[in-house]
Amino acid sequence: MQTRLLDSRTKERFSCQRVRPERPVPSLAEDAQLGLLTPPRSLPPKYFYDSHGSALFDRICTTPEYYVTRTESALLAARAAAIIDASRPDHIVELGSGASRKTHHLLQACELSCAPCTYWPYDVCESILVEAGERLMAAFDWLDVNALVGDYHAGLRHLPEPQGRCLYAFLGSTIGNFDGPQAVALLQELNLKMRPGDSLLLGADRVKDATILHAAYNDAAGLTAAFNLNLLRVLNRELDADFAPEAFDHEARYDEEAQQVEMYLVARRSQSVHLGVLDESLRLEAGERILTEISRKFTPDKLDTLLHEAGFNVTAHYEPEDSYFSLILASPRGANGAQVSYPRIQGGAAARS
Ligand code: AVJ
Repeated sequence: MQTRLLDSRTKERFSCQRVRPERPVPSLAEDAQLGLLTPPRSLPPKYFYDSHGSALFDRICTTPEYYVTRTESALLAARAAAIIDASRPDHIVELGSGASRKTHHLLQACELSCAPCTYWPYDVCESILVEAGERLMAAFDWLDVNALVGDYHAGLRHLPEPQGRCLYAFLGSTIGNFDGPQAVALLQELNLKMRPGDSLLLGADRVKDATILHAAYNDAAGLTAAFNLNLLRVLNRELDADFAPEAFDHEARYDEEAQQVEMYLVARRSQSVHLGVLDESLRLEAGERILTEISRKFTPDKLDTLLHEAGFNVTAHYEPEDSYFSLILASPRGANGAQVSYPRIQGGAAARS
């Protein structure tokens, strides 16, 4: 049957492997033990993304206030040809690929310049990798997808090293979730994986008017609030805890000094919460806050410095007219700090075999 043939062909083009952790990552229980029991209280933002949280995030991306995703996506669509032309990848490796929606633009550009490549999406969630892989292989009949399941917080050392030029994509301003030293450390680790000729494509949100930032994290439909509060449901389920979500408020504020949005869950009244799995309780006073996310906003200078500290040279910096977002193309500087030179093709297209 036609469908079965298609299925097996699709299967041949898809593989999925686990990436061995280079170091252990703390479990939610350990992160809660460390961050939740005593003030200042905080939890890593990665725990937002259970299936409900991921669905809420998708809906946040369509609110009129949350400009981030649509701005990056439009910028990528406009610049994909230039990015592919400059990086000429045999492989696109994407950290935290999720639904791979934005990657579509890059693959489209590969197709248009007759420069097929292999796609290596890397994400913690296997089911989303399979779904995204199927969708992309249906759209691009030449595409091979090698999905990678793992947590990049566990290190990048054991990422496969495909033969040929790699474009490493780290999009969505996820880099903004990392504080200064963590961001440098992550990009440095990536830098260690890269060879001369490889490129990094980094998406980063920009410093802008506080009113716009405030609105983006306090959308009128209440989706960001629901997204933030959903973390309590994750804790209840995973840690056998008894948080009452209605006893908390969502708070998101832009700290102009620190140039970051900070999201908190604020206790509406004093309360005790039991964490079954830890066999611990915590007492929260009315108004006490749990920091659930930082979302850093960057200036072009800060991005240059960050990339420089991580061992990169910026080779191109794309931004929309309103300067709301940056896409940066960077290359590893090489061991002696000198710029590694590699052939660049100006005209694009058919020059690749
Ligand atoms: C996915 C980390 C880029 O910081 O803007 C959206 C997550 N949090 N609304 C961001 C988020 C609240 C988002 N990142």
